[in-house]
Amino acid sequence: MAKAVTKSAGKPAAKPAAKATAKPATKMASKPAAGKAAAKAKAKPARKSALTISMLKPSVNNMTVRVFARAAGLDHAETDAWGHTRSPEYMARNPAHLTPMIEDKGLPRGVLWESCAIMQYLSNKHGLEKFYPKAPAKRAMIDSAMFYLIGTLYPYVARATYPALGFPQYAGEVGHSDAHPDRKSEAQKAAVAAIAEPLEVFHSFFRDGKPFIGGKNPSIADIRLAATLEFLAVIDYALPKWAKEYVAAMEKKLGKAYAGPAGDVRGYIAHVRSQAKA
Ligand SMILES: N[C@@H](CCC(=O)N[C@@H](CS)C(=O)NCC(=O)O)C(=O)O
Repeated sequence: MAKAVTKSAGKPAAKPAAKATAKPATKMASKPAAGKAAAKAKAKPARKSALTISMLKPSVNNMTVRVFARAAGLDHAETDAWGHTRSPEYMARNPAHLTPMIEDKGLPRGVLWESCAIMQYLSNKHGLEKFYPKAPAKRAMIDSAMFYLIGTLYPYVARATYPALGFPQYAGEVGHSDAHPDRKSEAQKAAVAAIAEPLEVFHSFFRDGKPFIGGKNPSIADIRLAATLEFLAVIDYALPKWAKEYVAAMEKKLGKAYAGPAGDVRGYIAHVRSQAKA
């Protein structure tokens, strides 16, 4: 949802959802200590996580990296970038003003954006072959699925759902223009209709009878796909049976790592839907 949250002079369109779920920083991979140990742990100054994720809670692009970091057990901290992506400080680090963005020592420019690139980098860095296989042919299929998603499926999903989500669309799109509402509605309907074909490709080609694109276990491409499908709830898109089962299987397999960030997206969708009804 590029340009989504800073519609007008940096004030987010969806503050309530962000607020409802807002907690400044989430530390992962630190188990709660008990008794004396807890008191001791309290006395220590908080250790700074090596990895920081700047993120927006209602976004599925962000949900992708948030689920991944949790599922991979990476020690990380989250910074809510709501309303800050166009600030001079953020733009100086990230001229694309996008989230998710990670800051990690060793990156040539200190930061990295694009959800799939972030998952690829962190998998490479930490040897997470379970999520991103090293064998060239297997890896190529994961890459293909992710590029196909970002280049083909996601633009349809964005055109179909952004109007309902209250996110502006990209410059040059009918939905972004001064066109008559009927034309915008036609464009949205056309995008909704276009989703079925690429969606089926993920099922028949990339999954190919396996539970996940990654095989028995979810890969980074699966995290990207499942998160993307979450947005479709805002338009009551009739997901095929396999897709419903697939998202449920992802949630079952990844547990809280999936449910937590998904809860933020679902909370936002519930909020915009309640606003629309009111
Ligand atoms: N292809 C990118 C899309 C990133 C994106 O569109 N991020 C949006 C949130 S969904 C954003 O940060 N927008 C804030 C802005 O443009 O100021 C990815 O997968 O990470």
